[in-house]
Amino acid sequence: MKKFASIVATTAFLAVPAAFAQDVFTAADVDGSGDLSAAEVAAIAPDMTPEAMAQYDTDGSGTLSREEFEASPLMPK
Ligand SMILES: [Ca+2]
Repeated sequence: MKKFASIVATTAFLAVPAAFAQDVFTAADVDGSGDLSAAEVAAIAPDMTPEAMAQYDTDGSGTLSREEFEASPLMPK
């Protein structure tokens, strides 16, 4: 039973890099909150200014939702 749990854990770990490659938003959302904080945005876009961040944060929440991220130039085309 212990061995089985170990195999499951290994499989889940191996699946992570593929998910990162497919979904930039999920990869950037380090804490899994469903929104990108200014720090999480800065980690993927070091040149992002607070002014630019505010421009993409269309609802003024201080974070980028998936919709806001996908509408911004940060979203890979
Ligand atoms: Ca927002």
